[in-house]
Amino acid sequence: MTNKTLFEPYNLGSLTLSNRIVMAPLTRNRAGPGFVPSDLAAEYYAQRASAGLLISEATQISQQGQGYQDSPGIYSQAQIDGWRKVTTAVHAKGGRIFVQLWHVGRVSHVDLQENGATPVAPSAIRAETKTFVNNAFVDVSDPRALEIDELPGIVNDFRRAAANAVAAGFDGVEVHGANGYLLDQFAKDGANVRADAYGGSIENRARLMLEVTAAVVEEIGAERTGIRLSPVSPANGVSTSDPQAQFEYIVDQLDALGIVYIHVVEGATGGPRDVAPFDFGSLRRRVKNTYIANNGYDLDLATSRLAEDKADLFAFGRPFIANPDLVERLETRAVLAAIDPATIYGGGAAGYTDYPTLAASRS
Ligand code: 8OZ
Repeated sequence: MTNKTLFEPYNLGSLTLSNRIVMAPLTRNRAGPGFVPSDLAAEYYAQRASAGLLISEATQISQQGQGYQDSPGIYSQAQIDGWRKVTTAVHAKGGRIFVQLWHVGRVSHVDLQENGATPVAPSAIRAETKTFVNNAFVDVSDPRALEIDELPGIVNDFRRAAANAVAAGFDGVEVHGANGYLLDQFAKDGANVRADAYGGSIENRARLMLEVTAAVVEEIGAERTGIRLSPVSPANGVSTSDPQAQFEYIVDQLDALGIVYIHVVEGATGGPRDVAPFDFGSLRRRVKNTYIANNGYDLDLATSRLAEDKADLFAFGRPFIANPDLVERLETRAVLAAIDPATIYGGGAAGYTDYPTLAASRS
């Protein structure tokens, strides 16, 4: 047992975070034309800047990597300029912010792809999941398997997006290696039946995720590179036969790259923590730098896990939507506001920037 508290500063690489509470990445589908983050996004993130670290909503590295309507990108100059407004607003409030970089792989739809192209995947297996497009939830499209000679281009898209993130003023990037998107699809044998160097063995299935992370590290430095993993989450229809061995290998290799954090969704994303047997402590013990724990934490669980040294930082997702001042509310054990489910995905200021702080709601 230790006496650390959630509300004390924490050194993440060379950054000093004001507390151990992280805002998890949250998809909000409010980007403007050209998939540029809106001015409202700057206000939204700045309102939440009292988190020790903010992680942005998942942000596509290319049009091919987009899977949902109105999610932002970070591959055009206009997108970089839009994100710069966000990072400037967060830094002005003393906050820190990483951008989460994703390629959705097979979790996409032809209507989101350039000229109606077929979405790409490790193997031509359709995901049992829906996406949000043309203002409706619809089945994802049938994907095609990526050719091996297309993979360096995807690694390079991540590398360029990481450089763009630094140009936009982000403190770092989080590679999205979780939740059934491209890198998780490659890692899991329910989605990857390739017969080449990117399929089959644990090492082969981890290869793309590790190449992407190594490229990001080379581009912007290990101190600015984190990753998110979800070893047992069935999110977006993925499954794998040996998650413990697969993810112990992945974490060992990521740790050897010296990345600043590994962020783990413990259990089913947004669902039960005990969805499948898995020893998360084994991953935590493999991480030299920082382990961020996520999924279903509340103040008491985070406090007890910190005391037991089960994690360094704790990422809260949905509670941040309706509680811009979540850190202060937790610290004072104040009541938490409830989310309006109708305004989570898409729309404007309603349900985005209009949730009041506790102080404002009392005045
Ligand atoms: C909810 C809706 C759409 C996308 C994830 C980026 O699960 C997401 C996501 C969550 O990681």
